Amino acid sequence: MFKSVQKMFLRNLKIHQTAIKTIELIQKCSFESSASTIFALSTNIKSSGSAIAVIRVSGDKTLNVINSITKGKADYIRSKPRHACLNDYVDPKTNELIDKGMTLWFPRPKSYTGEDLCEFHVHGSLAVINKMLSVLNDIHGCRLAKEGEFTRRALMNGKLHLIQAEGIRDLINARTENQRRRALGGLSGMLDHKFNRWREQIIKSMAHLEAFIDFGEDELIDDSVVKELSENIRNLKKEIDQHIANTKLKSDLIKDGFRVAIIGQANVGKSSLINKLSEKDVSIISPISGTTRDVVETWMDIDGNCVCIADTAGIKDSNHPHIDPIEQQGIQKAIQRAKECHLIILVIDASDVYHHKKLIISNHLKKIIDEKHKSELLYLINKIDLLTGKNERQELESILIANKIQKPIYVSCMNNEGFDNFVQNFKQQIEQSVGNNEEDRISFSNERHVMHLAETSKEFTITMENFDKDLAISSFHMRQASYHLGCLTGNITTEHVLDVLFKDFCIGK
Ligand SMILES: Nc1nc2c(ncn2[C@@H]2O[C@H](COP(=O)(O)OP(=O)(O)O)[C@@H](O)[C@H]2O)c(=O)[nH]1
Ligand SMILES: [Mg+2]
Repeated sequence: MFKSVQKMFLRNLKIHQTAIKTIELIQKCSFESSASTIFALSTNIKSSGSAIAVIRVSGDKTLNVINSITKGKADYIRSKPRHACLNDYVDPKTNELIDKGMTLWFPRPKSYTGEDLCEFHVHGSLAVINKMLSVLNDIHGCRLAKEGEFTRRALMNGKLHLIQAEGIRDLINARTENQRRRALGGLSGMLDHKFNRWREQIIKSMAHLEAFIDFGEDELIDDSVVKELSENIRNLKKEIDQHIANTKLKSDLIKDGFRVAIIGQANVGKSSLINKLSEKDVSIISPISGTTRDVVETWMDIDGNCVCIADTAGIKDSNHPHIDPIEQQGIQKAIQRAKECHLIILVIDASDVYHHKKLIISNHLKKIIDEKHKSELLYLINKIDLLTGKNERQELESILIANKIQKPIYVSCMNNEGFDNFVQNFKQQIEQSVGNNEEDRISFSNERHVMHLAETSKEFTITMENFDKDLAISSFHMRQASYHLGCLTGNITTEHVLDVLFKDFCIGK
């Protein structure tokens, strides 16, 4: 008992020290912020030059800077906030013209940084940019910004939350459509809102629990309060765990793509399907059973989602009379791929089912079907062109229903029949797995968030375990959970977090 109290004390001390550090940090930053006016090129430099380059200046001396390089036009520009003013820019030491450009003036506090800020839009040649930067550097009290310093000042001046600052960093660095969407989640405040809601709920529950501990007996507060609290924490934990799982799925999708495996018996048309979908000769098509022996992959961009489609060897059972060791290896790889993918397209030969009057599938395939959730399976009945006789298709449908095949899609890879319908279904299936509404699409986290959320969830587990044993320990772990959510939203910040965050920014942001 003594040890756990000592541990609690040390953890509380750590929280207290972090809070002091945060206050010191804010003081230091606000001192730095008022001490110097910063400038930087906010657009990219290209060796060949570009049409326009934007140079930003932020800080108390911004108007002096404008005045120095526009030959005293500061008063006029000041009277036109957020308007574009055309100006001559000169070197104040020599009065030599540098360029003709556009000045945008954003008086504090309605600027990106919350300080006086201006943008000089100049021609984007290296010569103009270098001259402008060197002139600004010579102005007293003006210095080149550090990485992410504009955004850091915005954060310190309350113009942004930590999650939004991360969103800006991720948006600047986004290379794919999915990364752009993810960044927007942070930037739009959607994540911030979600995390703050969770934190408010914990704080409320914490207050109730502490009131119960302190006054429960005296004030005759009912025991049902604890039951209700326990229920609230359980629900909150479920929501947080769901968010973590969703994030993991989305992160994997960004990193590895949405993985689709085309699976089925030999000769049903799997290779024909991958070639048709990708409009490329990815895989060899042949009537010879066992032609495809390895996993053959192709990548496609489907509605902004990176999709990896794999063709696989036809799956036969190990006791099949015609199976060689290499084919056997291919089958193992196919089974493995089926386990790891997000979606299986199970291809079935329509004529085969019709002629046998039943669906004959290997035990391996049966197992794959059993192990997958129905939302991860798409049944594609191929070679429908071979059923031309009267009522043949109806009969096929009845056989499939009898075999509990859910929502089969009928196609012919040979003559295109039903293919558009299949593609539509395929896209819908991807959309559903990836997230089908805007909030779901963009409301997921980076590694730092996941780390704090996982800690929060762990603290909840201990909180709940102790509800029946020791409410003081539950209360302590609820505090810890609230601490982690506070770190997440930036209500509790350490210098380290800020340094890591802003290191990934470019200088002009
Ligand atoms: N009639 C017909 N034949 C097809 C169709 N799709 C594929 N085939 C043929 O079926 C054979 C096996 O095709 P393939 O794509 O190699 O099957 P896999 O073994 O499952 O990869 C080939 O001769 C294809 O031309 C289809 O829709 N209709
Ligand atoms: Mg094949």
